Amino acid sequence: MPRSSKSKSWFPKIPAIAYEGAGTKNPLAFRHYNPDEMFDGKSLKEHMRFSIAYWHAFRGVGSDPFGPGTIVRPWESGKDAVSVAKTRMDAAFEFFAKIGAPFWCFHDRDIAPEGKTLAQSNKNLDALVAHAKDLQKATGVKLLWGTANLFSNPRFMCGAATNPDAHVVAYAAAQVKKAMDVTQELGGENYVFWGGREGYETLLNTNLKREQDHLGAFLHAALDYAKSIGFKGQFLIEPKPKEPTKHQYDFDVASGIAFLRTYKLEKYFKFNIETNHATLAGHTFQHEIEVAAAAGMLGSIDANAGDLLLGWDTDQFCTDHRELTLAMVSILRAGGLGTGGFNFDAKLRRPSIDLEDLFHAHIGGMDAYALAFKTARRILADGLFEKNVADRYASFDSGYGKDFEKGKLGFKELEKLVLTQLGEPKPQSGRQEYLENRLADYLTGSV
Ligand code: XLS
Ligand code: NI
Ligand code: NI
Repeated sequence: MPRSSKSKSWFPKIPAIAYEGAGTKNPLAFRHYNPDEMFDGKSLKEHMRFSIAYWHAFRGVGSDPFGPGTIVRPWESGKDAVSVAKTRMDAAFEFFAKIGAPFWCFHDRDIAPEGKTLAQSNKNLDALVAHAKDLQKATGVKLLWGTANLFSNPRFMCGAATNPDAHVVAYAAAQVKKAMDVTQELGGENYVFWGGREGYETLLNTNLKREQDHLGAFLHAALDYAKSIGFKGQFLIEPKPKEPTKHQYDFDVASGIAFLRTYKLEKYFKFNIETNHATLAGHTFQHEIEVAAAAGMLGSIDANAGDLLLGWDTDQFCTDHRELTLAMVSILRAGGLGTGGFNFDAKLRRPSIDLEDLFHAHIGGMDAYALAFKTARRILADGLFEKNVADRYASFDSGYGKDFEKGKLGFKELEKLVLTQLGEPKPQSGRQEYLENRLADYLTGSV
């Protein structure tokens, strides 16, 4: 039933969040994200494609490894799990509309309760997908991506596509088949594979090669199925090095690319890069974006941040202007995210129990990205860093450098060049401190 036909508001005290500019004192307003502001003929709303993660925003209760949930929502009451799920979804779409997010993302099990059998789970899912379809229509909010939860249920404790038991692999396939059906039904623009349990705890009980072969076969079967139903969305791999498994196979973007190429899947996949996963892999966010962009495989972003003092995926909202600006420079230079977007795969801190906290969190995240977008555009328009990089590699633009780049010079020719003409190279400064100071100029708005 469309929300419009219900009278109840779950956020009666909170108005639709408006852009009021950097000078406002209103905490429930955007300072930098003006959805209607135009850049290159496209609104900021279209550029950013912000998305809300259903699992954190509407299923997160604030639990951590040391304690249960702290967050109690008013819509979480009632005996029938499917009706509660529908009411929760009403609240979710009211939130999406009030915060002004054009997209949302979900796992199958976030939106509908799991039943005793797969058939029952599918039936529950169908009921909620019909509800979501109505709500999408009523609000204009669209689906950025769908995915299957192949990590929470105990059946997946030793993996899903890489489980040593073929029975579990079959079950995972059935679940992904249905998740793809419903993603298509809701007009999802992408489909995500995050392999939280596709890895191992100990090699004492694991055939690594066989498990990776199974993951390759599983993804080929997913592609075949997508083709058979005419699903046109982009497939995305979301790398993460560990947690919950000790070692996850798609560890980072580079190992993901190697995996996809090994199994001849590279033409069909791009990457959904998550900030906190980059940190866990020992990389910067920008590094992961650059590696994906270099391979033409930058797909979408799970926008969050980790805590360098904690060793797990803390999924915090990111307000770090420097980190986001650097990421944005790489994203814009790569031509943007295409069918992807910025999905807030981020959750409230355990003591942030008020409904208002959910708004503050997303307002901060959206503002931080919008500001970074604008700063990155100024950086790219000035071209200072680009020119510095171009100059640094100028010796490859002509002469023997160019010939080397084209593969025309071998070791013998290069040796002869050094011995007869070039001699000792003259060291050139990398100018890192100078460049960092110029970056600070952009971040502080002084240029
Ligand atoms: C977990 C992942 C997960 C994916 C979707 O760390 O970020 O939330 O985004 O399965
Ligand atoms: Ni994620
Ligand atoms: Ni994550």
